[in-house]
Amino acid sequence: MTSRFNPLAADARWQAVWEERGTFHASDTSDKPKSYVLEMFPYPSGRIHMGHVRNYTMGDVLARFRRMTGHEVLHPMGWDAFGMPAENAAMEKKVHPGAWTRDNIASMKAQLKRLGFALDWSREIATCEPEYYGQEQSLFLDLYEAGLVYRKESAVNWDPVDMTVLANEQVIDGRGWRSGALVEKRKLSQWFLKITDFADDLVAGLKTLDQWPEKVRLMQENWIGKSVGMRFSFKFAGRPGGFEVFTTRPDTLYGASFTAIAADHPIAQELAKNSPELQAFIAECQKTGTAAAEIETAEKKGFDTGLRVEHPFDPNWHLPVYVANFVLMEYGTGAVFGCPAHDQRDLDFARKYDLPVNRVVAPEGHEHEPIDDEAYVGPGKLVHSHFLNGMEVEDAKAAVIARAQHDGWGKGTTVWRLRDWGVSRQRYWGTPIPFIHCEGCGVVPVPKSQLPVKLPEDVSFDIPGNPLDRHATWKHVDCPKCGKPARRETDTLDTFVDSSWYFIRFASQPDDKPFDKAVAESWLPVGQYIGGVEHAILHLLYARFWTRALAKIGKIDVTEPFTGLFTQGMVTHETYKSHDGRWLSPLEVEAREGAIVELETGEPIVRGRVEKMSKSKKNTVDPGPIVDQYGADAVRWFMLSDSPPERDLPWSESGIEGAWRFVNRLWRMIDGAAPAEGEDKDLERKLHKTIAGVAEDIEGLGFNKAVAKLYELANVIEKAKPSASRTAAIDAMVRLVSPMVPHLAEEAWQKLGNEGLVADASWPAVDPSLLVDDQVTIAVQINGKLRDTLTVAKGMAKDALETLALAAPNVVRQLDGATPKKVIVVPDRLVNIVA
Ligand code: ANZ
Ligand code: ZN
Repeated sequence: MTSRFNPLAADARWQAVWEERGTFHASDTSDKPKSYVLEMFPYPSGRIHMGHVRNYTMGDVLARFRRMTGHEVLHPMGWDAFGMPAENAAMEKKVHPGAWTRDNIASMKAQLKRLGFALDWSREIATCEPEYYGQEQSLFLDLYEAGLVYRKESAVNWDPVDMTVLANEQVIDGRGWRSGALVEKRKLSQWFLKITDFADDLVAGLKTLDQWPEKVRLMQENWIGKSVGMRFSFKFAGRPGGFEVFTTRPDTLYGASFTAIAADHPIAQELAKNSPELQAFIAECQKTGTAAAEIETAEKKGFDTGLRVEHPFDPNWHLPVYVANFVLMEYGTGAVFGCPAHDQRDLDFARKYDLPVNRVVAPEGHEHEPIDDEAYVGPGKLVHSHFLNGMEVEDAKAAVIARAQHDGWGKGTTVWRLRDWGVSRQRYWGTPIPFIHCEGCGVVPVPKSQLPVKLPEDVSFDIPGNPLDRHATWKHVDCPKCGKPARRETDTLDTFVDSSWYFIRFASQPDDKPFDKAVAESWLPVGQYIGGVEHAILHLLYARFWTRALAKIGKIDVTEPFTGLFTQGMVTHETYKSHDGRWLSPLEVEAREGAIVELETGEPIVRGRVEKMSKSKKNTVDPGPIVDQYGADAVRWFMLSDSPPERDLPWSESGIEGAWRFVNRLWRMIDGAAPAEGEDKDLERKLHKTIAGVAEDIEGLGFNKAVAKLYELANVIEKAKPSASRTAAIDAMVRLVSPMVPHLAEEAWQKLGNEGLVADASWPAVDPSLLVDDQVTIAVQINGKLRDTLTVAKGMAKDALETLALAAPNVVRQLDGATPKKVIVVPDRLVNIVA
């Protein structure tokens, strides 16, 4: 009476049951311990890809496991639904961005449901809906009230193709991250969020995040870029004025041989008015991008202004002032002093312009060693530096700062690489920034009673630029203060704002406010956040900032939003190219007589590297048809097996086939289960070790290890003779695999005659005594003669061994009631009874 497992029927049946019963609805009022499991929400591009499937399967296993271990689990899903692709689609396909986005959401939602994820869909969010972005506008106004939002005229990165401003981090090698167009500098009034107020705290907080990957913490720290040093001013020699520099190496001041200012430093700009040569040099500097990597690699160039400054320790010592292409206006003070002996850039510069190279730091015994073509950046003592001679670098830094502060020309200070976050975007498909510009009153916040400021529906995309700006009526409003005609802000918010607080809205989403403080706090922080490492810097930094900003204005008492962070690896696939260099998809090639050929032409193809699945290389495998062919469980199982979750997972036909075979094996095993008598201690031990091991693996997100243990257990069960232990093991197995293959598990659970759903069942209990598997045989002697043996768990305590030995049948008979004089116990070896 064996039956076959029919995944398509089982998937649909159990998905309907879960939905009907609201199995995965999270209850705010539950008294169970709460557990918040979250995967980064997707952009609704239209189709889910294997990366999503892998990401969400991992989160799902953890969420289901937490439910089984007695937690009230919040595992929500939503859509990061604003952004450029919807506008591009509008331009190319003449569909409204809203319609395009909502259609995509509908089809992706169906695809996610098809995979049987344990999600609380009642909390679904789409950031493009006024219910969400209206609340975001309200938070934005609160932050404005608190002085954390401001407007400033600034040089911005202008993408001439997308016709928008880009954040620095959206400019890669001088080009727009989406359009690839060369970015220009423009001056515009922009909205900013004061993330720099939190710079220190954002760095300090990283230390508490011990469940984050080390590399992500390091990337955040470098991005924020805290530099401790000194600011001081140089005076011009022979004329009034001067400028300030920032240095992290005040100790090297006696090794200074030049100073340099940025091309857009006010002094350079001033001098350029009367110098066409300098003008030309500045123009050349502005051509190279401002990305760190570019500045690092570009040739160091300078322009001698002819000005000289006095060395702060000796007014008769004069240093030249250059305009240099490696000095950034946006960092520190936009000016530096150069010490070629101890800074590689300065050394390259000095060699080029023939400036002195004076060593002022040296390891013991190397005081007179000249600097060749490598700057010395190591530790050592100060040399050739007057009052600093003999000091260690750190002491010398402190001494110079102390002297500068005492004499009033400089000050110890800290500078940050992090800039305030420019959030203005000249785009339609985003959250309207809720402000009104009035000629009389200036910038006026939209009263909260008038929120949400909704996007108009009737917009056109036939010409580039911002449709809000050219909409006939939308921007014309009356000033909320004076009532006179005024103009609505037409910028929208960077979509990174939308994803900076969605996890709070998932936890609590009342109609009348962004979230309820107490309810949100009952779920937050997110216990486990899972997503791609591509979000290691920006999204996570912005979310950490928003949470802190909201904490600062008293909205929520949480500072770090994500306690645990996991960044999963990519799903990869081999790439194929036709003989004439076209990318081919796996569906366009096949194996023929030992060679791989292009289906259409029969020509042999070129096999390329195994790479991240991407549309451009056509090496994607669409999860949809695969799920239809093998069922959700086989796909889920494959996503978890083979590779550690942080590594790349190469997609393969044989891999999914293997997963499919295992699902069927499991089914046959369960299907063949029948009541039986008798005990099988070995099997019980294996089972309980597996229960404990798999639990530990899932908690530690070691899914591939859990899968390997379940394979092993299946092997042992299959080989075991019928027994009550075997029947019990099969019963437990159903629960153990249920987070991974939930549809099969429900089907099996029912078949085995259990009540309710396995989704509501608890994780099997571990019998700790069965975890000790190493047994030893102990010799039991009486007066040195072997009389009996004992088989006991390894490491058993002395007195327990003594009790067991004295109770051994042969010992009892031999002693015949006599009390032994002495018992000698050697653990794990022998018990000698002296009678
Ligand atoms: C003198 C000096 C001597 C420096 C030495 C270094 C080594 P971080 O660590 O990245 O903060 N600097 C300061 N402002 C700059 C700007 N706007 N553009 C380019 N470079 C700038 O780097 C700080 C160091 O970078 C500063 O310390 C300064 O050079 C340079 F042996 O001052 B230093
Ligand atoms: Zn007004």
